[in-house]
Amino acid sequence: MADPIVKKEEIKEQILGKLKRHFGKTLEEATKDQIYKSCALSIRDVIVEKWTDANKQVLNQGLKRLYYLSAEFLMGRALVNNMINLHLLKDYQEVLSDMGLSLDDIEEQERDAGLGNGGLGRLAACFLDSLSTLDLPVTGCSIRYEYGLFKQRILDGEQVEVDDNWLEAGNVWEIPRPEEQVEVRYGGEIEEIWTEQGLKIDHKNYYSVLAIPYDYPVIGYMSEMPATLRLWSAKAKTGLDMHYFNRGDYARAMQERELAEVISKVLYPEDNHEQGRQLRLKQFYFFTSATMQHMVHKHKANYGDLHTLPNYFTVQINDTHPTLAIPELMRILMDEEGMGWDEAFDICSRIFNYTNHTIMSEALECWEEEMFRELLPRIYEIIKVINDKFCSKLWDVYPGQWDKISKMSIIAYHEIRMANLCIAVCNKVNGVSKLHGEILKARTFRDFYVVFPDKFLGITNGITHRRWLAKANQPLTQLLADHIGDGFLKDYKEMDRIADLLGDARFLDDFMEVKYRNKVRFCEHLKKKQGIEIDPDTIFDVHAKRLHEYKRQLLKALHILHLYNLKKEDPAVHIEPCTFIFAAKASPGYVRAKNIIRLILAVAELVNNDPATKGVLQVVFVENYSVSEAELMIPAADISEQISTAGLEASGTGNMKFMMNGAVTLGTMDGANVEIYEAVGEDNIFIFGATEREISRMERYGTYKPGEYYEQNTDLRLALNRLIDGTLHIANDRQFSDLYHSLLFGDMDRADKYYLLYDFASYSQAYERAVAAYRDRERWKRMAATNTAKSGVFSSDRTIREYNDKIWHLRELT
Ligand code: GPQ
Repeated sequence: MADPIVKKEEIKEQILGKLKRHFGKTLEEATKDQIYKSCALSIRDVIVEKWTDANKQVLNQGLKRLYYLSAEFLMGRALVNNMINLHLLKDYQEVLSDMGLSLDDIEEQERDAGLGNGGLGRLAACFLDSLSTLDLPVTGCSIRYEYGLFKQRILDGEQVEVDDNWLEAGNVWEIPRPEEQVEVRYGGEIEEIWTEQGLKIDHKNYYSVLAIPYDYPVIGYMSEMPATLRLWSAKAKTGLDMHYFNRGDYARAMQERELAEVISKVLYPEDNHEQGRQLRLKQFYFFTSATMQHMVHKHKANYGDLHTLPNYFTVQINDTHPTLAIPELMRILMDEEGMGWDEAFDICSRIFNYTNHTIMSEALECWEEEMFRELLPRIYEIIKVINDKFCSKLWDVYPGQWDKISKMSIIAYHEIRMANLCIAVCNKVNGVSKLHGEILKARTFRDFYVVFPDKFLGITNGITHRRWLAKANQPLTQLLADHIGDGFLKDYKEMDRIADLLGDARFLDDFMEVKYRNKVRFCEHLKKKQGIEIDPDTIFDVHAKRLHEYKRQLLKALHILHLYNLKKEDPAVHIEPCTFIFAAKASPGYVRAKNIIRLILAVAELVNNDPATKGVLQVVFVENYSVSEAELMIPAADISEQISTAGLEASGTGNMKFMMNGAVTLGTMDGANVEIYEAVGEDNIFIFGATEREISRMERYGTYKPGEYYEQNTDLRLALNRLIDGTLHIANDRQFSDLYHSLLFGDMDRADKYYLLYDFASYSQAYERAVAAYRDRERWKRMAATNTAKSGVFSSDRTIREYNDKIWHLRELT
């Protein structure tokens, strides 16, 4: 260990040196942004040094590398996370404070890397941290979106989207690698030419775009093997089109360039939903083609023989978005490297694996065949051949069963189904929780499972406890370290030792003291950010995730209206003071989701101001939910709302973050909630609602009649009536009648598709149980601490170990 004083001196010198050399400034002259960048650059130096060495070692030791392909990586901020992972946090804090600065202030200069919508993208980010922590070589590959997920403002009672130009002020973490650029081709025609060497594929009249890689090192905890996040940026091959320029048509001269660069312009803000847009398909081909070209090129340069590719690379396809990597690798191996079909196919089937993240039909990616063929003619041909061969194999298993075969087919009814392509080719197909894995086998992909039983498995998601505990909740991390040491940060299994402390009254008090401090911190933050005051002495009941009907923010809002009704009807009734905290972005085109936000805001307006409930119930909507916002909010939660319709949330990862930070789950038996239930035991969680089996039975037989619940349950009826009886003061009286009708009658769709009315009574009872438990302070302490104590298995380190043992078989750097 370096002498701490010397180390601090060095850090200070580093920061001042960066300020001087990069910005020509002294400390006194520098802006906060320049100081942030200087800190970041000094940290980056440490990481890049390890990174360069490690990447050399991976080659020397002949290690296999994982390519984790994902359309999203929701990284959040890097500075403080990197300091923690390098064990430099305290030193930097002290150095900055000696300079009269606070790290919290400096940290705020960094823009969140919001290159993802929600759970799927955040999972990819957690995986990079864990892979690096476990010293396993990985390159994450995606798009360098110029605009990340939109920023959300609340204006006049509704969501307003603002663009997120996150690269505006520069990105100190990334390193451009223009020397590794590749060309990606679209459109044109394919011609087969017979030559002396055999059949050659000639792609004519295509247009192409350059893919420029930007690498971003990601260091795990005390790691010697930083991960690489490689983000591809689109650039036109030519600058201005001088043909048009010389004629004075400047707009036309720039057109091609703009068309090319639009590919990496913006992240699509749809979560759990796919709309089949051509630009989206261009994006997917763009980054998968670039990645496969790069992978093959690297392998050839290092090892020569392409037949050994599967010994050195394994590729994980994160949901179907990167599926085109499969036919693209086939194309490269055959058309460019002269390999035969069978050999190329064998390599692909050993290299690729696919993770499914949803069973919701609107999210299963399908492309219109004609549009696809026009944009990617050669890729289309390859998929067609894969499909022909696949269907003839199925014919052997199911002779004559056309119905079944057409359901399993990759191309059918003028659509190309990406999940079917993945299953047809990939070595392994996994779901993201136990329940989800089982549903894939029993329902969604049942016919495939019968044919390929060994392909399917479930691996429960996880979260990195460095970001979600060490970074988000430093006081709790310190408390745990005081008792069990800080070894758990590297070895998640040591978290199990927290259970030994559950009988220690002092520990439990300290635990609650930390929770209170985090609540106060969040109050201060909310006051500063939105000017809203909330009371840390009330229950913090939090529902934070993307806005989606299946996640049932609407159920929660109805229940608040029910509590409001109780108090209105009988002012003497005791209602435990509670702050209901919502945070959710709605996709800009998802009309009903935006309406649910309007409803939550209207309910807030009502409940917060009506003298009957003012000071007892408070509803707040936290603007612009993001990774950084979550880091402040989650440690402050008492109750974690995980109330999706059973069977529909593939796993959930927010549920794990809350649990790890000592919030108690109020949830359905869905996704990973089931495993949280198993981990903490029935006394430390509040479960309610229909099970997945009950729901699927109702779905199958069409027996669910929401109107009956409305008629029979007065509380529910009165709560629902509030949507249409003029209570909610808003400009448009009919605003919420759509929600009301969707639950009772269904307009375009079935009524109450997500079983809110079915689960209302049961939710209400579970809420009462939770509040009663909260009032019993002795009981609550234990419950909250038990949740943290049992959260070790939800570390993404455990998840990555499972992926590695069952799918990737990577060796760690030694
Ligand atoms: N998930 Cl398909 C997303 O966040 N976006 C998506 O487009 C799809 C899935 C989520 C899923 O809803 C959660 O249940 C999972 O926990 C998460 O992926 C990570 O697996």
